Formats: sequence, C-alpha cells, structure tokens
Amino acid sequence: MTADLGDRTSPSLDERTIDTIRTLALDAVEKAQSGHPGTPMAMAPVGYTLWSRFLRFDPDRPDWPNRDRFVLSVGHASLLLYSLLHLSGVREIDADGGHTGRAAVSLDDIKAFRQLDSRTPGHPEYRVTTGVEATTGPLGQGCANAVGMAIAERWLAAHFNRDGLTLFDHHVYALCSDGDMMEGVASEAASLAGHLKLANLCWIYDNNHITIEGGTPLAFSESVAERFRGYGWKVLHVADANDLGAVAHAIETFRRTEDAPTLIVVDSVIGWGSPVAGTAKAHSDPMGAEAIRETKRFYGWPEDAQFLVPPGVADHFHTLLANRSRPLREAWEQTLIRYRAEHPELAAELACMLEGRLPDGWEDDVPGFAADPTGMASRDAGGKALNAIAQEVSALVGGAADLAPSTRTRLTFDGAGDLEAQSPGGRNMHFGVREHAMGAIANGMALSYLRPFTATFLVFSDYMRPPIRLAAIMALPTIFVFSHDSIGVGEDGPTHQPVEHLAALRAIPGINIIRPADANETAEAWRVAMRRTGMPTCIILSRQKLPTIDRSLYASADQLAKGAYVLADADGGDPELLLLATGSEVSLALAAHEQLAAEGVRSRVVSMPSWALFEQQPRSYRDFVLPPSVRARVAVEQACALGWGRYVGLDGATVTMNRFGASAPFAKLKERFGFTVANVIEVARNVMIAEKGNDGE
Ligand SMILES: Cc1ncc(C[n+]2csc(CCOP(=O)(O)OP(=O)(O)O)c2C)c(N)n1
Ligand SMILES: [Mg+2]
Repeated sequence: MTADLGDRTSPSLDERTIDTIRTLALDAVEKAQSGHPGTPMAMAPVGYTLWSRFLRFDPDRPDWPNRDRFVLSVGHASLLLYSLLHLSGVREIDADGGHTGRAAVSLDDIKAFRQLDSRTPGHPEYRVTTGVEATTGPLGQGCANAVGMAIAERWLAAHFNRDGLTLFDHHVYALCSDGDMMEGVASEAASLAGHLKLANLCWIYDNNHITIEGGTPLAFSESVAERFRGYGWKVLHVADANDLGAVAHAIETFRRTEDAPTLIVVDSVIGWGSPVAGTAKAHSDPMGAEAIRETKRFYGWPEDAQFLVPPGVADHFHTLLANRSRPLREAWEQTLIRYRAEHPELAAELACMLEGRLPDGWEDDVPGFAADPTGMASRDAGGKALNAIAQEVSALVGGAADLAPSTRTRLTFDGAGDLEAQSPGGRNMHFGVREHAMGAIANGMALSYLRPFTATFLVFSDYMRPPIRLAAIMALPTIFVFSHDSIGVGEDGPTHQPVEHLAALRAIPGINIIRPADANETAEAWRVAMRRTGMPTCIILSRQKLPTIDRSLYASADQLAKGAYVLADADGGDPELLLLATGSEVSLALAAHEQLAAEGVRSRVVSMPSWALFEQQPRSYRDFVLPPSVRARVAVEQACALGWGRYVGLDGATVTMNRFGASAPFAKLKERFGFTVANVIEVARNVMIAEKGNDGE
C-alpha cells in the first residue's frame, strides 16, 4: 500500500477505518457542540496503526495483566480513544471486574459524548470507561503516568518472571502533544525515564505546531528531539502522520530498542482534511455543518451521513487486534498455570497484587510504642511502620524526591535494594528532586498493580497537587508521605514551614489526610492507609519529637480509624470545654487539659487525625465525640484556621497560624505564635466566659 492517504479514490479498509475514526470525532463534537475534533482527525492514522498492527491488547479481555498500555496523555483528544475502543470492539468490564458482555464504548455512547453519566466524558476517565488506562486531561500527567506504568512493568518482570515463564513483557505507549512537551511534569518524568533506560516505554508526540492560542512559535522554539536525546531517549521522526508505513516502521524500531525509551516525533496537520486544517480553529471549535460536509467530501464520505460506521470496518479492526492479541493472552494464561505449579508462593503473591489484596499477616510486625514523655518524631515512627509493612507487602514500592533521609522513608530491610536501571526490581526508588513527576509516576505505578508511596516535605506538596488530585479522581491507593509538617521545622523558616497546606489538601474530595499525634497513631495511620485500596492517603508527619502518649491513661490509638476520638475526658461529669487538635498539637492540648483539670475546669481532648474519616462516621458517633451542647471549643493546630470553623462553631476559637512562620529555633516560634499551654488555656477561658455570657442572654 502506498503510504499516502491523499489519494481518496479507492480507499483501502485501513483508510476507511481511519476515516471512520475521523468522522466519528467530527460528528460527536458537532452533536455535543463541545470538544476537540482536530487532533483525533490528525492522529487517527497513528492510533489506528498502533492498535491494529502492534498493540497487544485482547479486546475481549481488556483486563489482561500483561496487555500493552495505551495512555492518551492528550486527553482533549478523547474521541480518538473512544473511537478506537468502539471500532476495535473492546468489551466492558464492570466495577467488580466482571465481564458484562457489552461494548466498552457503543455507538450510542459516542453519540452521548460529554453528556451526564455517559461512558464518554470530555476527557478520558479511568473507571468510567473500560480501556481507559488513566484519567488524563491536565497536560503532562499522562506522560508521567506512562513512566510509572513502565517502571511497574519492569518491576513486575524482575520480581515475577522466571526462566521460561515470562509473565510480564508488555509495552507502554503514550500519545502526547505540544502541550505535554511544554509541561514541566513531562520533562521531569522523561528525565527519570531516560535515566532508568525504560526501553519498554514509547511516547508518540503529535508535533502539529498548534496549541490553543495559535502556532507553537508563539511560545515554543526548542528542539524537543535534541532535548530528549539529552535525556537519553531514542528519538525517531515520522514526517507525515498519514504515512502508515513510516509510523509502523518507527514503532518497529521502538520494539527493537533495548536500552532507552523511545520518542516518536510525528509531524501532523491538525484537523487534516477540513477547511480549518493546520489552524488553531481545528483544535477546539465544532466545525459547523457546512465545513463538516466539505471535510467528508474530501474523505470520500457520504456527506450527510452521521455516525456512519461502514460495513466491514469494525470487523476488520477487531479481527486485526484480536487475532494478534488473543493467542498471546491465551498463551499467557497457560504460562500462569505452569507458574502456579512451579512457583506457588510467587503465584499467590501475584494474585494478591492483581486483586489489590493485602497478604495475610501484612500488619503483624507493625510496632507498638511504649509511653514516653520524650517520645519520637512521627517521621521516625512512620519509617518503622513503613518498613514493617513493606517487608510483608512486596507491592509497596516507593521513595522520596531526594529526601529519604529526612522523611525516614528508606526501606532498610535485607533485600529491599534500590530501584535502578540495572536493578528494576528494587524497592527503594530515587525520584530525584522531581516532586511533580514523583506523584504522577506513583499514580502510574498504582495503575499497574503496585502500592506506591512517595515522600517529601509537606511544604512541597504544592509541587505535587495535580497528581494528588488525580489520584483522588481515579480512586488510586497511592500513599503520599509528607514530613516536616509545621513551624516545627524551625530554623529553615517560612519557605519550609507549611501553613496553608493541610487546608489545601483537606479541600480535595476523595482523599484521606491523616496527621497522627504520636508514634502509635502513626502506626495506625499506616494501617489505615494500606487498608484503603480505593483511595489515596496523605500521611503528615513531624520532624520534631512528639511525646508517645500513655495509652493506659488515655484512649487507644486504634481509634484513629474513626478519624477523631475522645483521647482524654473530663472527670466527674460532662465536659464544659472541648480541646480539638491534630498531630504535634495533641500533646499540647493534653497538657492544657491536665492543667485545666487541676484548676477545676472539665475539658475533653479530641484527637482529630483525619477529618475525612471522621466525616464518614455516623452522626451518633460524631455527636458523641463532639457533643453539640458543648459550644466552648478550641482547636489547636500549627496551620491556618481554614476549615476548623466547622468543628469549633460560632462560639469557638482557634490557636492556629494566621501568617507565615519565621526562621528561629522552634521553642521561640511556639512562644511567638501562641502554641503554649498558657495561651491555649487563656483562649479556652475566654471562649468559656463568652459562651457563658451567651447563655445568660
Ligand atoms: C495543564 C493543562 N493546562 C492547560 C490545559 C488546557 N489545554 C487543553 S489543550 C491545550 C493545548 C493544546 O495544544 P496541544 O497540547 O499542542 O494539543 P493539540 O491542540 O495540538 O491537540 C491546552 C492549553 C490543559 N488541558 N492542561
Ligand atoms: Mg499541538
């Protein structure tokens, strides 16, 4: 076949399929009056070539663990993916992993593009549509997710493959755009991918020289190819996206490359075949009926037909994809049967990972900590709990953005090892100083059966917010560890002292933020995080030592699972004052409570490590912990007050940070900002006086 699709007189079945993808995109965007047709139109030949000739993806078993992954980082081109899933006949998997027998994306689904509750949302969403491997849309994220998937594939291969028994050898593809190439997160991820020599990773870059505001020369003039060569990637060039032979040749070269990730730069014309081809107008505007007719005429398409799938097209595509992939998947299943017989323990471990289960006994060695007024930093307790769990749960793989010694997240047990190019099965990752990519890479690992954790200082969670948010949207069990959680950082000063970060993280729906009060709450936090397989968790830890609370005097730390609990209660009657605190401030609240008790004030200390978990408790429990009748309430937290209003109410007060911190020894900062027993008591007494005054009115 000649590679040139310019001759439209006698299109082949391949060309017809490609034009079907294009016209479906045109029609769906027009019907929705919303969306981005130009990129699916231009990239249809690339997507089709990859899927029909290379992708190892059984359309009947889209959950096959060793399938190739295809990540559409250029999420605004979602119709490309929806059309590929529809035309190749991918079957649906439901939320419980069941095969429903239905199409993953039906033609009706494509007609319902961007409509409420459809399987075809504006940007691809993991868990909404079978075959969508990652939620994409924020440019750059999908690229970095793909790096995480490639790392996971390497890890799984190193950990599970045995001589003659290959369970993992798949490839990871990402389709990306100019915007992806401009985003820092993709650059960070590409840098690490090159360092790790991820030869199983291929990014296909749609080099169309167009972004929203116009041509890329407005803002982008570097040589992407040279940059990627500098990262250690193999860089290939396809001069015309319509040249199916050249696209195939490039993918073949990728598959033969053994020592580096591959970037295929594909020159394309956005909106190819339409009157607005090659202009920014093709990026986003529905084209209008007349332009669509003109485009369809150009493709040799019936110009008034809508959502037309010509006879033979879907069969053709399905046959190509299935005939290549099904035998591979069936052979894999045979391999797995032999594997189970020859390596039963490893097979059981693999089953756990694939099902997202924790192995029996995973928490048996999590330490308990004896009461100790000096105590230990929660980062230290966290490191012990993490190591105890990781020794039992091999899927727990992760590391820090160059701060493992400070976050105490290094896995130190025998055999943990470093994850490097030459040791892809290591457990300790070194993300380098690349927080943003760290989060997105971890999400990619979570999408490929691992239980990843990341670590850095809480103040740098700002650099990770997009992947944290996406982990929540995708309901991934990524664990984000953040140490150095407050002005307790001391001398490093305001740039390193988080103030607004807890509130900012708590504002994200669908994530569990836990700030434990002492070593035992920290161990519980790790337990809770591990059990949550459908939700990310942030574990927020102190740099400074925290007293290990005497649990024979006060309530047990396992109540952390309820989010908030009565740690210490008033003697001799109902409390007249509630002291609410998290993390390092719980001990301060306890000290205030003891002194108030000596002064005859009945207070209750509520440890509130996780607001999210607390909100999930029944009203009866929440009212038991925070009795509505007790309106004298003080919250103590070394962070901004935002959000505490809900718990302290109109009559309550907070001892919190209403400004950035300062560079000084921590003891001085505590005094300056009022984190002293005397100040907490003064604030509490004022609240009680005001509240009594209210009652008298
Ligand atoms: C992080 C992020 N910033 C901004 C956007 C909004 N946006 C969507 S597409 C796009 C750029 C489009 O250009 P390009 O990435 O080259 O894609 P093309 O239009 O060529 O398909 C932008 C800025 C986004 N999706 N993600
Ligand atoms: Mg572009």
